[in-house]
Amino acid sequence: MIKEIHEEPSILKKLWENLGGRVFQAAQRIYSSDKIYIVGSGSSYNAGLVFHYALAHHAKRISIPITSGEYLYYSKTISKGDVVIAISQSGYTSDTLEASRRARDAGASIVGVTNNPESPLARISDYVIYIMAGKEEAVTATKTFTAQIYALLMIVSEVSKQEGGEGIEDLGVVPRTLLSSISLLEPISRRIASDIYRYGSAFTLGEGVGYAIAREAALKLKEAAGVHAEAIQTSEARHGPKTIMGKKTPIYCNVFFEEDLDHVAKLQKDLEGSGAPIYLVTSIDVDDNMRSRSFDVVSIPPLRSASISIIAAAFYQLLSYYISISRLLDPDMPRMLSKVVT
Ligand code: F1P
Repeated sequence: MIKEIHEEPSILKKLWENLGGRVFQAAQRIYSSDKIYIVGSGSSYNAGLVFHYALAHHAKRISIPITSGEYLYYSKTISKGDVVIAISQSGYTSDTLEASRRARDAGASIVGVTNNPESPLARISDYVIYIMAGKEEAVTATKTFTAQIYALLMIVSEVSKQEGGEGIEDLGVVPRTLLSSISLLEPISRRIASDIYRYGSAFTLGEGVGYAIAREAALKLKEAAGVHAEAIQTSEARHGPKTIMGKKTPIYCNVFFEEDLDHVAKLQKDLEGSGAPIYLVTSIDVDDNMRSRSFDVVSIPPLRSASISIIAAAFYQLLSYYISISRLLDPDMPRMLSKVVT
């Protein structure tokens, strides 16, 4: 897992240099589609959720994210003229294949985002976006997750330009920023892990792409570190979940944009006196009040677009890895989990 996390910057650089043509074609198809659906399972669904929020924010297009297993609940709404972005690193996840086959039979076009260009998903797809991450040995997805997001953000950027927007301007600097961030964040995550590895449960919070990354963080904490973690939108945490937040439940709260500040401030105020250790994972300069109400502030580079999701994802991968090591677990081989779910 740790080796594969360190491979991420060079994979993204390769995608930036090689994926342009494929991305352009897929983006054209998405641009001209009636409805846009996204299907995937596990980490691949979470990457799809980043795509969903980024598409709304950067390209002003609405999409419908569906976990592959729930496809049947939506199948009657999908028809010719629609496009389905099917995401699966292995290209073998049976629910994702089933959803893609049914969507294709209904006349939709399939954009398959996969790490295996020979896989059944690639064969079903009209457009294949190959994420070039190399074989992922650890069961816990890391490098394929960030590669999926990066490829998907390249598509969003292109759709945005076709819609007359500016695209995602900082995408080109992400590989370099990720490289420096990993060296910065690795000792920080090791330190935090040594403080909190005994706690068996955690909350991960965020909104928009911050929520998508909170979901992935919760999944990594479960898979690699055996921690029961629940992802919640920051604002929703105030509508019930806060009642069980306390001393033994670390809260990781993503704060990537100015728009996030209000809900975070309100939640921190609600939680005053609860003893809940709040870790702000933030790319903005939060004020002293917010700092003083946090147990710790993890600063990540100030990217101002959905690209920030990649840097934050790497932080949670490192954190889950080091918690796993502190708990004497094997992060590469989560209990009862295999690389492909059929
Ligand atoms: C989906 C997935 C992974 C998870 C585990 C089981 O795989 O849920 O995200 O970490 O490996 O499968 P895929 O469809 O992306 O291959």
